[in-house]
Amino acid sequence: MKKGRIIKIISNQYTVSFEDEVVIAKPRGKLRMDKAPVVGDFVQVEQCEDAYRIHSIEKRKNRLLRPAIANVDQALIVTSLKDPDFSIHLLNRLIFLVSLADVEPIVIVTKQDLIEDLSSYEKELEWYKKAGYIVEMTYPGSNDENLKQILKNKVSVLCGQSGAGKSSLLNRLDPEFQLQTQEISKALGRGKHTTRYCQLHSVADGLVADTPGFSSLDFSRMDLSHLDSCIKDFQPYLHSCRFNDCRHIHEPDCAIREALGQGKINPSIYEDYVNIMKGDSL
Ligand SMILES: Nc1nc2c(ncn2[C@@H]2O[C@H](COP(=O)(O)OP(=O)(O)OP(=O)(O)O)[C@@H](O)[C@H]2O)c(=O)[nH]1
Ligand SMILES: [Mg+2]
Ligand SMILES: [Zn+2]
Repeated sequence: MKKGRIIKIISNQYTVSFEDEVVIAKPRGKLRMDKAPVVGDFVQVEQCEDAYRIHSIEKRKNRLLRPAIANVDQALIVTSLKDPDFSIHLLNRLIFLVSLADVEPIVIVTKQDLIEDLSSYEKELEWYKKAGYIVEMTYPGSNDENLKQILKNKVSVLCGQSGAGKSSLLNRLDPEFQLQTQEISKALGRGKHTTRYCQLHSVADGLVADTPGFSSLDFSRMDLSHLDSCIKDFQPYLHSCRFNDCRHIHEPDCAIREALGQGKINPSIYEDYVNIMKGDSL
């Protein structure tokens, strides 16, 4: 029995990476019934003749549902300024989803080269930096040294809309990559994602999962009771509300709403928090 990490799954073929080799394995029948392995899982693999079988999955540190991946340190939330247009609400909701899964969100902004006047975007992004989120801009020709430092020795997953530039970013960070990318008009016109499956790649001394973009987010089955404590803007004020179980919506003496009124909290994050708590989906 040998311990490895799943780096790619295509239908029933699981690519498992060990220190010294990479093999294709299949799960034991029983294992698939119990819970399906996902990319990023550490697995025990047994070799029987020339076939490899995944025997068991090690306990996960965390797990994202979409993209389906486990044991990641951070999620790079890739948001383009144009094609597709910048959506502050999508950004906020992705920050929520990732943080709820106990994964650190990093905001990666692409396509600034397509924008003439960046000032309104910069003003908006300033809120995130002020709250403590890392925000990095990247585009063809950008200096990506900061980003490489962020990826170093970490396991990261790329999330974001189809066409935001996730695969292009990896191709740029490592010129040896030739991941397929597609013009946005064609990608959206055909209603297909260019990247079809989730796969971990070695990039900048770390591991990064490229994933297919998505078209919708779903909060309906998530436990939102601690969403407030996942939001960096809220964290300094959480223990100052009058009620311990304050939801920060209508309660009196709410420190979060007070801070909001004083301009200390990003209004769009607060707005999305309230909408999600009231049952909105995207
Ligand atoms: N001008 C400009 N174009 C970019 C930038 N990043 C990506 N693109 C273009 O945007 C298009 C979509 O990029 P992809 O990398 O395929 O997007 P993706 O996020 O991987 O999309 P899916 O795989 O469908 O989820 C391609 O034509 C890229 O060349 C950027 O920073 N500036
Ligand atoms: Mg892609
Ligand atoms: Zn409150």
